[in-house]
Amino acid sequence: MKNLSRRDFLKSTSAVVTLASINPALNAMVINNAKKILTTSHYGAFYAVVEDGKFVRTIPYEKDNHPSPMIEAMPDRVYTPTRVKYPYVREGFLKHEHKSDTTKRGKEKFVRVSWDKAFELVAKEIKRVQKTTGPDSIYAGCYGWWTSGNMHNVRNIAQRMLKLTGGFVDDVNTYSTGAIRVILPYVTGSASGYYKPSAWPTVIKNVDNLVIIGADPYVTNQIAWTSADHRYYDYMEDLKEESKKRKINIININPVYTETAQKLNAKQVSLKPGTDVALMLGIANYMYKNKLYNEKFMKKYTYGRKQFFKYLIGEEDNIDKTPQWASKITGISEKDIELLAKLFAKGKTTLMGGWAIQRMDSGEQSHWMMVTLACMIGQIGQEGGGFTFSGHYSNIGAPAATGPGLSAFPINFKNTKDIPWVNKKSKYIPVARIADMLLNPGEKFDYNGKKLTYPDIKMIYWAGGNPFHHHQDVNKLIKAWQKPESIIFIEPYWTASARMADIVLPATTTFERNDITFFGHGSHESIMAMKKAVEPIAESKNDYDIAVGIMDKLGLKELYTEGKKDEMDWIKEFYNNSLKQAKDKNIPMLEFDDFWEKGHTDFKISQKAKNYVSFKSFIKNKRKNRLGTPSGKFEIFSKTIESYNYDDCAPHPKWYEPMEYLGSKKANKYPYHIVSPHPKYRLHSQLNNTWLRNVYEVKGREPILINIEDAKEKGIKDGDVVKVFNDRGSVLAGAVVTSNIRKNVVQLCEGAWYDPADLQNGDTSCIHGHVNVLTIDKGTSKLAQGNIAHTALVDFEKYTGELPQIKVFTPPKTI
Ligand SMILES: Nc1nc2c(c(=O)[nH]1)N[C@H]1C(S)=C(S)[C@@H](COP(=O)(O)OP(=O)(O)OC[C@H]3O[C@@H](n4cnc5c(=O)[nH]c(N)nc54)[C@H](O)[C@@H]3O)O[C@H]1N2
Ligand SMILES: Nc1nc2c(c(=O)[nH]1)N[C@H]1C(S)=C(S)[C@@H](COP(=O)(O)OP(=O)(O)OC[C@H]3O[C@@H](n4cnc5c(=O)[nH]c(N)nc54)[C@H](O)[C@@H]3O)O[C@H]1N2
Ligand SMILES: [Mo]
Repeated sequence: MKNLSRRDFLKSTSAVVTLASINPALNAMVINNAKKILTTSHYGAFYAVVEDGKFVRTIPYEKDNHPSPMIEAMPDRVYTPTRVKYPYVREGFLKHEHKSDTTKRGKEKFVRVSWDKAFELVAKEIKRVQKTTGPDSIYAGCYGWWTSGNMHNVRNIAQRMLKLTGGFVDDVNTYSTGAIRVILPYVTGSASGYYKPSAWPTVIKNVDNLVIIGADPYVTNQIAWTSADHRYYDYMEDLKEESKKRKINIININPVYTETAQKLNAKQVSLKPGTDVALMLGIANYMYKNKLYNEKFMKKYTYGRKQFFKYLIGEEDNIDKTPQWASKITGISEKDIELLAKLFAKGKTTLMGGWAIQRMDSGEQSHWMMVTLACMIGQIGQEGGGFTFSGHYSNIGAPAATGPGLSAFPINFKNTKDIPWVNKKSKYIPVARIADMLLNPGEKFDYNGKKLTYPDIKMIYWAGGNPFHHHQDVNKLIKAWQKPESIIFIEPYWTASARMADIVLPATTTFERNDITFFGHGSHESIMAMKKAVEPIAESKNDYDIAVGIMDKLGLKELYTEGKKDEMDWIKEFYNNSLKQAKDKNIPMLEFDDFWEKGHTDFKISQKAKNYVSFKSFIKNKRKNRLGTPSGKFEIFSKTIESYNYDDCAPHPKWYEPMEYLGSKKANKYPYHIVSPHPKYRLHSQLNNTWLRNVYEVKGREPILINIEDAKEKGIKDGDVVKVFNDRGSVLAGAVVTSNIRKNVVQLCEGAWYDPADLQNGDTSCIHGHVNVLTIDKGTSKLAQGNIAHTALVDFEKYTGELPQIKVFTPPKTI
């Protein structure tokens, strides 16, 4: 495998060309009787080229105008040495089962067992826990980004199984939108308010100021939840064309001058991380005092403006939120704040918010404040105005085609007469409270107006996620992880989480099984077949077949499968449900056999969809189309939130000092704010175990962006290895010195595989650069209890010791 240095890579102009030239599969390629199989993935659609039964390379799908370079790593995803090839059980667990020493997780060897033995062990353990401590002691939230495909929806597969055995504890919300999913229903009346923004064609034609607040859509639209069509990039080409005809201001509010900012030649507002609410308050204050805001809009379409204005000008707390006040907090000059206020009030302004800014302490406030500011600007419901909170995600904003829905593998059962317990409602936790739950069984906590109690978890069953990647404060998680009596993971790879389990069952990747999904998460342009390209690696099994194997041991197979033979029976049923919907609405759609042969059935995008403007119907007739809030309007003050009487979430948008930021006392000890956005060449931790990591790693470590001046002060050069640390832990990372990041801010992307220095002897520092060793595990507030991954301070220094060898990409020792 050729090792391309980051510098070589960065010198080149086109990522795709460079990647192609170093992709080992491509270099070796001779197409001899190759089969081309169309499939799709989070990274986009492509043809899998299969030669002699081996997946050798990918060819982009002709309908994707901007294929992601990540698809080139797909063959490596199948053949990586980090695949779990057989079922394994931790040595101590095999001997003592639920009475094993749980502190040995991640330390003891794994023993290979037969599938029969593995199914038996899992079935026995489920039965035991259901019988002794019951469903409220089994955690099966299964949070994660398993592969696309409505059939192998691995969370549903696992949850249907546990439901049938008696029930389980679930999770609610996501790490993605932990805060906005909870706050927005109070403000806009629906959580889907962040999901369906105005269509890009109307925005592009009409917008004068596109204000990107904490988003990097050129990076994040590479992937999509169902499968990526990359239409965002088509629309950005249109935006560039449009801006040749008339002036469009693109403003990037972000401590980093991102790829998006560079591509769109944006003006940079490089604020201190975690201070967006203060910045917006400063802008709002100036607009209010200088009568630059739309009073008519506020009166007609919002509720509670007066209470908010009292706070804004200091009548509530004696602090006038002036640009001068905001300047001190944000590091943005008073003049620039005033300029932004004047600019927003002139022309059509779209506020485009990403999600990192709500993955922060008091993360509920940022998007509430953005809605408030958009209301003050007063252009919601107009072409080119208002706000959009999902234009950076899954290519949402692309106009949607007119087509049917597509069913997914069901958690629920059709006929529940003989199995009434499956109707029992699951207990749940907000997803990011997992470590608190494990550590504090029986403890009461606040969530969204309710008092909940942490259940006492004895068993974790997880398919399709990587908590030792996604959860904050790894050292706290390691302690929490020792609490349950059994931990079962279904995984294709030896991830950090799989290594910390008792039983690991090897799952196939999507290329080793059949499935079905939408091409285009926002556009729903086609329903696409995801045909099996190669045979399963070693003894890996499809997630569905793993569940069926366990259910068989428990005598529940018939009920679980509804008598169906295999995955194709389900896939046909899902497709035929869609076909029926389509026929009822006179939408042309292929019959199943023709669809499966062709690989896709396509739907048309109407002119109406291209003209879609969010909240237009509400603005047209606010009584008929009232919002789902108590007042039917945008709520800038929420009586419901007021009734909760929370000390960390006021009834109107408010600036709260985050527990760590550059203005806090902690900054004297740890003077650098660490942000951990989503990586360009990975999906979280996925693909880190492919050759693609050679493109960006520095001396085998995850790259960390360091400001030029900071690096100079610390005697650090581009390409050095640095140790990054705080009271929670430390990691090694590879320095990339740049002027594209604000001074005193460093960026270490989420998702580098956790490689503890010496777990056996208690050294849990990461030698590879996993950022969550450094982050804080706390809820955003009592309201949403979302994660606060982006609220963290660190220090760093040049690492001068001997470089430890990376171990995590070599499978663990097994017997
Ligand atoms: N510091 C910091 N932390 C963060 C974030 C951040 O911004 N900063 N972002 C957060 C966000 S928004 C998210 S969504 C989470 C993501 O967290 P995760 O979704 O847990 O991260 P992934 O690495 O995508 O893990 C998915 C796992 O599923 C496995 N998998 C894939 N396909 C299949 C399959 O078909 N079957 C089975 N059984 N397994 C499969 C993969 O191998 C992988 O290990 O991370 C969160 N963590
Ligand atoms: N390539 C790729 N694409 C992805 C993913 C992936 O892993 N890889 N993950 C997907 C998932 S699950 C999700 S949830 C979305 C995530 O989408 P987002 O949450 O929007 O993405 P992030 O990368 O976490 O952060 C976006 C930007 O916020 C900036 N930022 C950080 N702190 C601050 C701050 O205090 N103020 C401001 N104004 N900006 C700040 C970061 O510098 C970054 O440029 O992306 C999706 N897309
Ligand atoms: Mo996410």
